[in-house]
Amino acid sequence: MPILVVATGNPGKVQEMQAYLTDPELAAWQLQLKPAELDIEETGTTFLENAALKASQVAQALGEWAIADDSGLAVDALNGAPGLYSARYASTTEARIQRLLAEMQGQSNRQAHFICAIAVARPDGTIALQTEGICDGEILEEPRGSGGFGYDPVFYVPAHQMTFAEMPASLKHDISHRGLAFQALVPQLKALLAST
Ligand code: ITT
Repeated sequence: MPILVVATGNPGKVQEMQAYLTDPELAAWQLQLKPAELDIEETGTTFLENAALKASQVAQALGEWAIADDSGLAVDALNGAPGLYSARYASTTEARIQRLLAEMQGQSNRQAHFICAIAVARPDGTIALQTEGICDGEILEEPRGSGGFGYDPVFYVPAHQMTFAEMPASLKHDISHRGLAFQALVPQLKALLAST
């Protein structure tokens, strides 16, 4: 049974990624969490590059298959910031949200996009699969809701009239950037399993 290491240290992501990977048709992959001490520097210039870097380095270090997600929030009025730096925009989740709201003060264009790139690496570190998903929304003027993680309380999805943090986890699962990236990935992961 092949082991698939989930190469993230973000507990919110772990929970969401595991939910996609518990599809019964993927049950033959044995999921394992990345050891906390294995930290990969994100030196890429795109979400796809960083996802590949994380998956590849974790796979090589452990000699197992690995899956990584690199994601972030791109805000139009801020020229795409915080973007690749979403996790490093400030030191805590609350501070990151407060910084974003401060930068957006007085802005009438509230359009934003959550982007998620996923990469799966073979035990030798070469990349086997890559997908990307984008979810469009708007930045609210104050946080709403208590679900999800990260920037979820300020990311409003007009089609559902809720922030990611107000949605049931099952709805975020289906429509989010991560959901769209996994919808593209899962059939490919099943095919890969059949061929290993
Ligand atoms: P790993 O690299 O260990 O996976 P990380 O938190 O450093 O964890 P990223 O570099 O991909 O991950 O940064 C993504 C950041 O973007 C994350 O910390 C959140 O602040 C934000 N983010 C990504 N997906 C999100 C989501 O679904 N909801 C809210 N915020 C999200």
